[in-house]
This record gives sequence, C-alpha cells and structure tokens, in this order.
Amino acid sequence: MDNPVASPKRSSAAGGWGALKSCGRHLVGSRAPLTGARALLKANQPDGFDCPGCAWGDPEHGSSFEFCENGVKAVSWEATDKRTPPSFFARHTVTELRDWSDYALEGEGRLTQPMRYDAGLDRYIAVPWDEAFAEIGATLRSLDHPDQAEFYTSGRASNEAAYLYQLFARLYGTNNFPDCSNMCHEASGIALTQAIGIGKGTVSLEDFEKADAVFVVGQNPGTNHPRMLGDLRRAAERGARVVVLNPVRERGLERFADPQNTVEMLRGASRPIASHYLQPRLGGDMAAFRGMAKVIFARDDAELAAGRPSLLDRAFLAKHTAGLAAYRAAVDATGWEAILDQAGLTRAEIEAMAEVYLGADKVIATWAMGVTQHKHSVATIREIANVLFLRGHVGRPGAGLCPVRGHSNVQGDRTVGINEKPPAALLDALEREFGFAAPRRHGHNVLAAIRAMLDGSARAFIGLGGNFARATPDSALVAKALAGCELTVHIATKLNHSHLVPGRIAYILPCLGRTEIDRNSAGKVQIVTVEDSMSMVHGSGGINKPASPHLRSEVAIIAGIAAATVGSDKVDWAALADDHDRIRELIARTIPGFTGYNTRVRRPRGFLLRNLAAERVFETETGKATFSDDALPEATEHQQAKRADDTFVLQTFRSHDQYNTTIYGLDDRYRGVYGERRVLFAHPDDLAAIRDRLGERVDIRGTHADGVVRVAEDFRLVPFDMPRGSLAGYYPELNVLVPLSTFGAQSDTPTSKSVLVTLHAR
Ligand SMILES: Nc1nc2c(c(=O)[nH]1)N[C@H]1C(S)=C(S)[C@@H](COP(=O)(O)OP(=O)(O)OC[C@H]3O[C@@H](n4cnc5c(=O)[nH]c(N)nc54)[C@H](O)[C@@H]3O)O[C@H]1N2
Ligand SMILES: Nc1nc2c(c(=O)[nH]1)N[C@H]1C(S)=C(S)[C@@H](COP(=O)(O)OP(=O)(O)OC[C@H]3O[C@@H](n4cnc5c(=O)[nH]c(N)nc54)[C@H](O)[C@@H]3O)O[C@H]1N2
Ligand SMILES: [Mo]
Repeated sequence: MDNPVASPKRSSAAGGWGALKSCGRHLVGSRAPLTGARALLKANQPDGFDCPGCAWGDPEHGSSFEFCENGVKAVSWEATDKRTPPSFFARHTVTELRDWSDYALEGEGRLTQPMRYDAGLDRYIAVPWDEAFAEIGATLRSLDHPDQAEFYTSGRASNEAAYLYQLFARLYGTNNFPDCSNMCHEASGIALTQAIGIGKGTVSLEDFEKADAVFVVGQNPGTNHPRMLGDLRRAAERGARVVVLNPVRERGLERFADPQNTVEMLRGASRPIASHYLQPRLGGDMAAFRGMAKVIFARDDAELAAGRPSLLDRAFLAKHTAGLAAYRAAVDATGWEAILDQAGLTRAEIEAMAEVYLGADKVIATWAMGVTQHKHSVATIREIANVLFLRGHVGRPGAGLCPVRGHSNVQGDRTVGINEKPPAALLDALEREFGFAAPRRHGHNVLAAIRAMLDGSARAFIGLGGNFARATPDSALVAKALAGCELTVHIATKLNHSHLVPGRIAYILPCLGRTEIDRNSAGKVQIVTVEDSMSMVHGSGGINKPASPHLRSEVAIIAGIAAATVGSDKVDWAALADDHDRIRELIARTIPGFTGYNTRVRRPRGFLLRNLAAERVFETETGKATFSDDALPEATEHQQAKRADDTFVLQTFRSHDQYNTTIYGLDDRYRGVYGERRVLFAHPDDLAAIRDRLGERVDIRGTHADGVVRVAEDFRLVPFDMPRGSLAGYYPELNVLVPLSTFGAQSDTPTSKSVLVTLHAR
C-alpha cells in the first residue's frame, strides 16, 4: 500500500486524505511544524486550550484529539514563527501596506510590540506600553461624552477579557458595544429570546446521538464547523435523517470521510450525510418551513377527521405554548404560490421534508449564516421554532433548536455582558458590586457605531480583536469612518486592514493568542474560559511560548487602558490582570449561573450553564414557548431580482481556506477552486448566458438605490450546482457590495446573503 500521506487518494468526499494533506501543508507553511503539532494535541483537551476555530462543542470524553482540518489551520496560523516587528513597519508606510491583500498582511506573522502611528512618517513606530496606555486614557477622558467612544468586540475574546472590557466601558460611561455577533447570529438571539425566553440553543452534543432527524439549514459545516460533521455522520449511520437546506451543493454535507476512522481512510471510503438535499432560493427558508407547516396541519386535520389521534404534541402545545391559533391562521393565510416561488422548491420536496419531520420522534434544527444574514432572518428563525413546537421538539432529549455559533467565544462574550442593550438586572448587579451608576442609555451596535463615526458623533474606536474595516458592509465607507476618528486602538495578534486606516491618534496593541502561555508576575500560569454553542463553559490554557516577550494578555491590556482612563478607585485593575481567578470571582458574583466558577471550570469539560428552555421553563413575555404569526416577506430579493432584467441575488460566503477576514490560503478545495479568490459561482445555464453577453471575467455592481456606487472588479465565473438567478462569492472581497443601508428587521444584521447586483463587461 502506498504511503497514504505521500500519495493521498483523491476522494470526492469532504474530510479524508485531502484534509490530512492540507493539514500537513498548513503546519509546514506556518513554519512551526513542531510547535503547531504539539499545540494541536492540546486543542480542546481538558488541560489544553480551546480551539480558536469554531464554537462547536467538545465530546464528553475529551481524551482523544478530535481531528479537524480547519482547527489545524487556526492553530498553525497563530503558532507561526513569522513576525512583524518594528523593523517591518520601518520598511513599509501605511499607505503602501493598504495595497496589500488581507492574505499578504496576515502572512507576515505575529505582531510583537505596541505600535503608535506617526502621521508625519506615515509609519507605525514602537512605543512602551505605559506611554500607550497614558495617551489612550487621556484621549478617552478628553472626549465630550463617553458615548463618543465605540468598544468593539470580536468573538474570540475570553469571558475574562470580555467581562473586564464591558466593566471598563460602563465605568467610563457608555453601553456602546458593537460586537461581531451583530453581523452574525444577532437574529438568532432575538428570535429565540422571543420564542423560548433565552437567546441560545437548547441542545447538547448528546442530543445529536439521540435525534431521529436533523435539519441543517443555511450552514456549511464541512468548512466552518468540521467537527459537527462527525456528529452528523454518526447520526446518519444510526439511521437518523439529515435534511439539508442549502441553495448550493456543499460537498461536505453530501459525503464525509472521517479522518479519525483508520479503516475508512485506508479504503478511501466515505459515508453519505444528507438523506435529503434541498436547494431553496436565497432567503427562501421561511417559505420552506411555512410550507412544511401547511403539510403538517393538513395531515393532522386528516388524522383527526378519521378519528385517529393527533399528530401534534397536544399536551405540550396546551401546557407550554402560546399563540398556536394565530399561527395556524397565518399558515392558512399563506398560499402555496408564494411559498413555492420564494422557496424555489417543489411541493413534493416540501412534502418530503414534512414527512421526515412527521416520521421522527426527535428532531433537531441547526442553522447559521444562510439564515441569519437576510432582512427577514428573525421571522425565519421564529418559523423554524414554530415548526419544532408543533410536535414538542424543544426541551426533551434528542430534540431542539441549535444555532451553530461562529467565533469560538461569541456566545460567552454576550453572557458576560457585551450587550449594547443591557438588561436592567445586569446593570443592577454591576452597580451593587462596584458602587457606581451604570449608564442606562442603550448603546450602539455595529451599524449604529458606523453611522455615528461617519456623522462625527463618535470619535474613538477601540477594537478588542477582529477586523472591523473588512468584516463590515460598504468597506470604503467604514474605512472613512475609522480614519475620521480622533482615536483608534486595535488589540490584535496580526496586522490587518483595520489597522491601516488610523485615526488621528492610533495604536496597535499586540496580545497573546489562546495557544500561548500566560504567566502572571509571580510566574503562575493563567487560564481563561470560553462558552461553546452548547452553553458548556470550560477552561483554556496556552502551551506555546509567547510570540514575543513584549506581548501582554488581552486582560492585561484592557486593565492597562482602564486604569489609565477611569483610575483604580472602584476596581483594582492591576490585581485583576494579575490573577484571572479574581475576575472569575467577580463574574460569579454578578452574572447568573457562575456560582463556584473557579472550581467548576477546572473540571474536565467544564460545566453547563443552565438553560431553562431546555427544561421547558420559558421566560418569554407569555411565560410559554411562543408561536409567531408573521406573514412571508412581501417579496424576497429573488422575487425582486426576477422582476428586474439582468439582476441577480448574490450571497457572500466563506471559502475552505479562510477564517472570516483571515485568509489562510487561496484554495476552496471542496468547491474545486484553486489559487484564486476573485471567483463568482453561478448556475451553468446562467453562466453560459452571462459569458455570451459579457465574457469570462466580469465586474459586479450593486443595484441598491441609496446613492452609493458599489463595484467589485474582475471576477471569474465558475459553474456551480445552485439555483438560477443567484450568485455566490467570497467575503470579505465582496463586502464593497453589501450596503450599510439594508439590514435585518429587528436584528440590524447586514444582508450579506442577499445582495442585489448586475454584471458588466470588463
Ligand atoms: N474554517 C472556518 N470556520 C469558521 C469560520 C470561517 O470563516 N472559517 N467562521 C466562523 C464564523 S464567525 C461563523 S458565523 C461561522 C459561519 O458558518 P456558515 O454559516 O456555515 O458560513 P458561510 O460560509 O457564510 O456559509 C453559509 C452557508 O449558507 C448557505 N446559504 C446562503 N444563503 C442561504 C439561504 O438563504 N438559505 C439557505 N438555506 N442557505 C443559504 C451558503 O450556501 C453556505 O453554504 O463559521 C465559523 N467557523
Ligand atoms: N459579506 C460578509 N460579511 C461578513 C460575514 C459574511 O458572511 N459575509 N460574516 C460576518 C460574521 S459571521 C462575523 S462573526 C464577522 C467577523 O468579524 P471580526 O470578528 O471583526 O473579524 P475576524 O476576521 O474574525 O478578525 C480577524 C482579526 O482578529 C485578530 N485576532 C485573531 N486572534 C486574536 C486574538 O486571540 N485576540 C485578539 N485580540 N485578536 C485576534 C487578528 O488581528 C485578525 O486579523 O464578519 C461578518 N462579515
Ligand atoms: Mo460569525
């Protein structure tokens, strides 16, 4: 037998040798194969660090390393031995660096020292930490009002860093917490709070072992949550039905070869995952679920008429839910024509979905960005919840609602207080503990923060991680917004484009990554904690030597800025930075669910934050699981595009070689794209017509009529199995086309999965 790694079998399934080969390349490419490999063995282990990749849960017996290709990339990206020291910045002006790609910038490696922008030289120059803190503090204090400052969080920040950050900003006097989740699962939080009283999912990993049917909606786990594929595959092997709703045929959802299964790897075998693969139109999921509900009600009516028992969980509906009658009326009022047109599915396909649902005792629904980044995302998620309620699929084993989170701690950051509309109970608790009057005004989310920076009412931007300038819509406008600030501060591990649109006073503050050892002044190793998509809170401690002796932990950096801004009378910042146990004690005293935090988090696998909805206690306005009765959108973007000649609906998604705005490589292996990112996927028939009219390469123009001209230039057309009339391409290159002025109802989430565009010859 060939050496499998040297000559990998090309398999058409996700995972498999392709994944292993890719891992080897990423470890070697990071120029840190040893540190990287050692680090990998500790990822998601009880005594290691939490994988900075995704927010999927960890298995109960955390002893065997769960292989994950994209976890490898995330770890080796951080554990690289490449550096961007002050000499790098001496060689390159900021203006010059602005022309570099995202890939090239982060490819230069880890930041090593705090840097201050010198406008005269157009370069970043190294500064001592204390000088940086003093000037940042003085500038924040000089603003007319605390609401002139924006405190952005990216979801990799630990619970400890996020808690300190919100405490600092509130002591300073504002609730301006734009957060990456505003562009991500905001709609899930809002819809679930309305429906079940808590903005989180209700399932655990164990539920996937019991489910009879799993609906995977608007999600590409083969790339973005690879460890979820293992759970889906095991479910499929047990005979559970896996129903995929995705306009695009994602290979990872069709077949999967488990890299941990030796026999399978040697035989080049793979297993089918999806039992049903349905390809709705972009934004058509609400209609698809509404159609299912119509079928379910009709089937139930027929059973009752024939004198047989109801197909619905009548006991659950009566005892635990509110609003069923209004929902039923809304379903009855929705015609099949609208359903089929919006969903882009046949009636037979929707009936098949309903049959799977009716044939299963335990149903789970999972979803991600394909659902949350539309105008009607909140209504869609409520519709998914409505359908699950009908047969009582919430709050019992093997069933439930599962928004699959993005960043590894985006859920935890919210739990510990990153919230621009904080509940009174949180502010009351902070006031009691720290003896200050917390600001009660609602603050800014991402879109409000951008508007405020653009109109001059916000003048300072602090970024705890992330890449605000590239992750947000209308990239050019956002760059202008940041550059117009009096102060910009970025706490980061690698250089990115947000750092290259400096405010008048601008800093890049380099921090330790999660894989690195964090020691306090007494040499004691510190851990941080994170919460996964299943509400499990666990510890994370680095094992690698820090990338530079000058790096500080995120906690220490926030503490330094806070002390220089609000002083240390109310909070002893230095003491908290020195011992994270003290921060956890404060969290335990002010955030519900964290009693005994320091002990419980040191148990293998950590602890589960109590989720009342999973126990069928629904803290909604009605005190019950609550049905919605929304009408379908009047016209989805697809329907609008059909009316206008030559208009397409574009979704922006992730390639297999990227982590959000971080580009690891230029391949998208599962979609057959190699060495390039400026591609535009289209249905083969659409593609042929476009090519005849315009040629191989096209420019894309946004058609949203708000006076802003939006053009993305030079994209190569690639045929793909997807509905006609839709296009797909990569974020962040296409963010120039996503309008700031279209966003989700209630959620304010940019509509990154439904952008109206036209194509033009080059
Ligand atoms: N390796 C890696 N892992 C990641 C990330 C990463 O960039 N790289 N990002 C992390 C983050 S922050 C997040 S939020 C998650 C994102 O995880 P995903 O939500 O899987 O991310 P996207 O690539 O945006 O994929 C969206 C999927 O939804 C489909 N889709 C688009 N529009 C629709 C629609 O209208 N209906 C339906 N049914 N489907 C639709 C697309 O075809 C695509 O398959 O992953 C996290 N994990
Ligand atoms: N068009 C379009 N736009 C989108 C999306 C989309 O699907 N389409 N998705 C949206 C979603 S779901 C999200 S979550 C956002 C993501 O938005 P962000 O969270 O703002 O972006 P990231 O690309 O994850 O941030 C990458 C940067 O984080 C820094 N970083 C990495 N690790 C660490 C660390 O440990 N500590 C610190 N302090 N910094 C670190 C590095 O400097 C790196 O350059 O983008 C959104 N934007
Ligand atoms: Mo996300």
